[in-house]
Amino acid sequence: MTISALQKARAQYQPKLPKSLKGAVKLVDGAATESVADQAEIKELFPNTYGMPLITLEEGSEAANLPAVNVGVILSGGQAPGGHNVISGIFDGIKKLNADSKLYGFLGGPGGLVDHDYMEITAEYLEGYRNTGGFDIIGSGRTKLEEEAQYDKGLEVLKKLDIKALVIIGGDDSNTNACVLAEYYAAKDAGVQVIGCPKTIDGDLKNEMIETSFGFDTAVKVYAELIGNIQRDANSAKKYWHFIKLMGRSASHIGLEAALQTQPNITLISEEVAEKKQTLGEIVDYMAGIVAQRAANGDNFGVALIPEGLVEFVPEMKALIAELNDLLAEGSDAEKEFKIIQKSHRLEWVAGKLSADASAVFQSLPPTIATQLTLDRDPHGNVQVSLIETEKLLGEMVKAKLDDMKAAGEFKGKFGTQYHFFGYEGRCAAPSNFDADYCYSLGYTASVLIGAGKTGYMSSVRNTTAPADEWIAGGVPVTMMMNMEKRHGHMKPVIQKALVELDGAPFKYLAANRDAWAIGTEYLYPGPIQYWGPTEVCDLTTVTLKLEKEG
Ligand code: FBP
Repeated sequence: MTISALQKARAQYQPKLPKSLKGAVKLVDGAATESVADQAEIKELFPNTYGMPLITLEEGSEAANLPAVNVGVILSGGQAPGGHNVISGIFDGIKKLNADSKLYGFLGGPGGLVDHDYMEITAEYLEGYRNTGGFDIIGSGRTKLEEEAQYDKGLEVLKKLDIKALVIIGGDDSNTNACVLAEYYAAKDAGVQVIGCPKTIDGDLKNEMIETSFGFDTAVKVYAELIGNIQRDANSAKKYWHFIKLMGRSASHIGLEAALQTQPNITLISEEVAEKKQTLGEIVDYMAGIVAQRAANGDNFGVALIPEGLVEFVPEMKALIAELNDLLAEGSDAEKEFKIIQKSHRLEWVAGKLSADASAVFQSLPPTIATQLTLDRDPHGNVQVSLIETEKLLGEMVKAKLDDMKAAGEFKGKFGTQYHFFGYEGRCAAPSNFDADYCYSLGYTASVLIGAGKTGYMSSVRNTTAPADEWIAGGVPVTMMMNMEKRHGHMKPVIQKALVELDGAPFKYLAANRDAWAIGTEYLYPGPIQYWGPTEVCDLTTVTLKLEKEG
């Protein structure tokens, strides 16, 4: 197979591990834990995995001499740079426990476990994937593991392969399901441990113990490079406003971090829109106001960042989406009826089923956007925000507003738009040094937790703004991150999603600087990810983490 020069050189990279994982490792139990909310309900639902202690891994004196262990691994959900290194870390870790240990990968995501579709990941096979982006080593998928029949079917293949532990690499929903599986196998005394690893470019699986989800660092660096390039183009041609939608689902972490790295003219943060209960009209007024002010200075160009989940946070849209989610919940009678109605009549049919307020909002939307809101939910019941062209919706509305302002003599400039959506461009990028090291450490930590017989834990690596040597590895009980939320119309235990905190340092930095960035042209151009060179260019992680650490 031919590989690029960069791939060849990058294959030689040895990811850094925290000092505590380099030799013999000792597990130190911390305090018992409680879930972040709804303690009584979660405790009742997870009698075997609730309340377990936090675990910290420290340098030990005795090398583990454990029997060989067979481990299974699953990649779940959207791709995130570094997944291959998590698998490399697990592989090297379990081989260190005992050279006869084996790693099996379930193919195409959680569905591979249920369908008994798997392969053994050998040293030779793994070699070509170390330090590369993508999830193609075993593939990923969005099948959700949530039925007992699936768990039992999975158990058959785990028993057949003598697999004692399963590592599920996924986001908040997949780790929630991993925890349910851990509880189920523990209750059954099935002899299978389940460990989770925090993955998602969205950055919304984070808390006190999980500083960041892997892939966020690399993905945002890719988007920031592209935004910087577009800013240069905008500032050179001086004739376009670029409306850039950024992935991230509900959370605006990607948009916020990209803004901190590039200093664009406008950055919308969904969480702020929700807090201020801003209507679409108010958002449009804010954007049009900046366009007009820049135009008054002769700058008929600019860059606006729009988080992909924005529409879910605009109160009138949020209420509409909640009604649509209930109406079109998978398997409901209404959903079945909706699917057989002729496409040309669907919008009218939906409008007729909604409350008067929601129906009015629905009917005020351009038909393309209204249709996008009715598309299939993802397997977890969420509206697929990546399919909604919010950037175009806002662009058209800003244009209409500027036309009115022009008629009133309040706008004398020009407004030409270009639209972009960045998401897939960054999800499989070759992991930055940070993600390469972080992911390898997360995988290696998972192997230590497996060796110690733990289940229902998520692999955790903290202190990540310090050099890798000083990172703190350990395990966090997944139940600790849970609360009860409404899904598919029912209350379910789920890992609490971490949205952008408006009293957090990263948002405050944006808020303190955005007026200057709006009118001045103070763009930053981060350039491409560097893998070799000075530490401050190659090894540092996100501005978000830096500001959060500094408080
Ligand atoms: P997860 O990591 O949560 O699975 O999702 C990442 C993500 O890239 C989101 O930012 C985006 O909304 C979604 O996946 C797109 O899904 P798909 O890959 O199915 O198009």
